[in-house]
Amino acid sequence: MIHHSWAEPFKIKMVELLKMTTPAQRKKALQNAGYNTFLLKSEDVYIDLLTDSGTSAMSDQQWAGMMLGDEAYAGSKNFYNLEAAVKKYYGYKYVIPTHQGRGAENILSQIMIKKGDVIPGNMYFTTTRLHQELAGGVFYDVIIDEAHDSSNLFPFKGNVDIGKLERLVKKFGAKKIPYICVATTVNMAGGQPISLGNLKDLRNYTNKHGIKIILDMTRVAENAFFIQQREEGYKRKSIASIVKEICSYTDGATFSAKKDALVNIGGFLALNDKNKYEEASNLVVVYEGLHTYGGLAGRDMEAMAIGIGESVNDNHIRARIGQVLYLGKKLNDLKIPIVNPIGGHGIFIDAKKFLPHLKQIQFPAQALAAEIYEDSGVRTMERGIVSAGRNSKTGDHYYPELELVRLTIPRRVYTQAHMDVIAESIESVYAKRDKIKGLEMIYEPAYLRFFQAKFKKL
Ligand code: PM9
Repeated sequence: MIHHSWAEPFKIKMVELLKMTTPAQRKKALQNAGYNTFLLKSEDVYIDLLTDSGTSAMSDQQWAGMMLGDEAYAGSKNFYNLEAAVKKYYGYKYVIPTHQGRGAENILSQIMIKKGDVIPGNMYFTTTRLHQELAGGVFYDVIIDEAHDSSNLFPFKGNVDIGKLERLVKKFGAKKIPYICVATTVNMAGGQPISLGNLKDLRNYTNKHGIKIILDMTRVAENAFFIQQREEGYKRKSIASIVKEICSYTDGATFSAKKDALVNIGGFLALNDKNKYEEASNLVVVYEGLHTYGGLAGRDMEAMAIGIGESVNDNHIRARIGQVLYLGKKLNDLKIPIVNPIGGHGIFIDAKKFLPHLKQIQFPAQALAAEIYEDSGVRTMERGIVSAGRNSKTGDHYYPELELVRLTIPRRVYTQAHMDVIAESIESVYAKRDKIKGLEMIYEPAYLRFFQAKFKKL
């Protein structure tokens, strides 16, 4: 049967009831949270689009797997099931579980980076860059220029600009570049994919210079969907085969299983080099736990192993991204300024265009996220100047070109009717946009400030 619709390939077995709040309650909750949506209580949220991380609904198969947890300290059979899933679907030789993605980033950064090293990447990600810096490295952005323009319709805005990489090689020397970090569906660019053509060219280039490629494969299945839809020669290939091909051009990967792999906690570091694997499996004992559990219970590893298989199912991914596209199209029809093409895991509102009367230092995306919550109880998050943080050398704010509010869609959680309510709320906030005030930061933590910073209204 040919499926034309993206209708969900599942039915709902259990539901979680939501609390409705009044505008007065939301106003108060926002003040208490210092206008930071990360500091709201989840029970005060109606539709939660803060993140797609750890917020997906597990399948009955995954829950059944949880009951098969082998809670042994060492050598749990669930670890071997996870290892088999990683080999089967991703093709990496060695895997070390970690409590989540940043656990893997920490271990990777410590074993690969020396002080003064240069780490290129297709746009920064908050936790990834911080671990590179804590290990003594300096991050350089080598994504193509199109990625920084919210209205540029290039289909692969996650591509690496190999010319930019070459300039780094000429300036610092390839020896100073242990690896390039390549993300799939680049989060901070609005969930934009990298093409397989670009990845192959990058592989050829890095092979010549002895530079490794480490994949941030957190949303690799979503990237594979865009390759299937947009890249010449992949229309008839399965998501599973495209995912495996992506991994085949890389030397290893960090993975937050809380996204693609449909679990509430978990991640891993995967490597092909035996020596590096041995180094990592020794270091993981210091930070996460033994190399056969890495901070996870046996049941978590089992749910992850099953979730990896479900994540590369063609019907699953088509419905997942279909829902994101449905909301994005509605907002495009309403002429709301969003990042286009629409990305894989959410809709990103361009806050500079939504609130042109605010300067970037008045935190327009942070202010807009607060306003949306106050309007309807829909929780979104800032991906702009607050997330970008400060330059660790000069202490100045980074001023990223993209100042975005992310409406991140959890997998298998909300319905089409929820998407309609979200679009209505954005429409009503857009109608009163001229009245939205900026914010002043009144508390700034040292690391990853977007999680805990507090603001007051100007
Ligand atoms: N991403 C997200 O909401 C959760 C933390 S920031 C709000 O998008 C990539 C591309 C990610 C990511 C987390 C991590 C870290 C690495 N790479 O959160 O530690 O999007 O599992 O993964 C979040 P963990």
